[in-house]
Amino acid sequence: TMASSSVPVYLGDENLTQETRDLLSSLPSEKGWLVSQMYQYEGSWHTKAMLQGIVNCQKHFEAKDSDIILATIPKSGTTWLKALLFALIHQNKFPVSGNHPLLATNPHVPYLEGDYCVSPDVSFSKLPSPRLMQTHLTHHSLPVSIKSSSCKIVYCCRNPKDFIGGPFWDHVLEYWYESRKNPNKVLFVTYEELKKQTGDMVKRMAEFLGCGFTAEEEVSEIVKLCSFESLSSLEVNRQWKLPNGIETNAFFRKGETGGWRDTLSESLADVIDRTTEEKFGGSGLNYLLFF
Ligand code: PAP
Repeated sequence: TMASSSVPVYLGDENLTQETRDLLSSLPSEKGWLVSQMYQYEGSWHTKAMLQGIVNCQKHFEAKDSDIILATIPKSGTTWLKALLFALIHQNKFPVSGNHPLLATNPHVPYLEGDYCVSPDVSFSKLPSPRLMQTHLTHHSLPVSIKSSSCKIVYCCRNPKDFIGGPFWDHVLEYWYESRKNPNKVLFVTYEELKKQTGDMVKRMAEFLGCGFTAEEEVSEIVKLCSFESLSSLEVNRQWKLPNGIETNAFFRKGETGGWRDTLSESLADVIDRTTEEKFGGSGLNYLLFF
């Protein structure tokens, strides 16, 4: 067990307001694997601290039209996309061939509900535009201002067999339908597509974000800079700790698709495949994008 001082904020239960304590007592709760108790709020399971973060974020976060929100399911390639998006957005300010900031710092970006775990007064408003921020929230739990502003959402998910957690299908389908309804607002990508055709996906993201023309050479430089091999071998990603206490090497494991073959039994993999096909049925979302 960890000494309490080293417990990441999102696993603790300090900073809870009375309002959140009251809310917690009204929510369905189950024994958790990260912490002793998890609570179901708006359909998803959270720790107490994360729930405080979500409530603060829903109440206080003010989106700007120039914002870029990276929405993902945990462990679905968030770190990779943070790096790719950062490199793309700042390609003029930080040419990829130069001494790029991604070589000197972990790709971490402000984390909406995560940073709001600590206090309702997060200084997101002080960040320079365009602000790149991440969230794991479902679409329906996003702060209203994200939905009503013209900010852009890049959504990434991954084969459920390589992620296993939940609720997976609702999270994916909500963003899928939003991306179909409003393709200028929500871009939907999978980790597997990114692995298979990284350059094409980077171009698609550049177009979606209105980054202007990105030369072929620039695209391949960005792909190389942000590759698993490149980022995972940097000192900052092997040895550092984020301000919230998480070690940066936790974000780099194998960086491959299909790892489930080593960990899941064939029958469990089958059940997940069948369930996924059933859940995606009629949505227009092709499960082949996850392979
Ligand atoms: P988070 O939810 O904790 O932020 P996230 O970054 O979404 O984690 O996912 C981590 C996964 O992305 C790891 O996958 P694995 O466990 O199957 O290996 C990690 O290795 C992978 N990953 C991190 N950086 C890259 C990268 N540059 N290219 C490809 N995959 C990456």
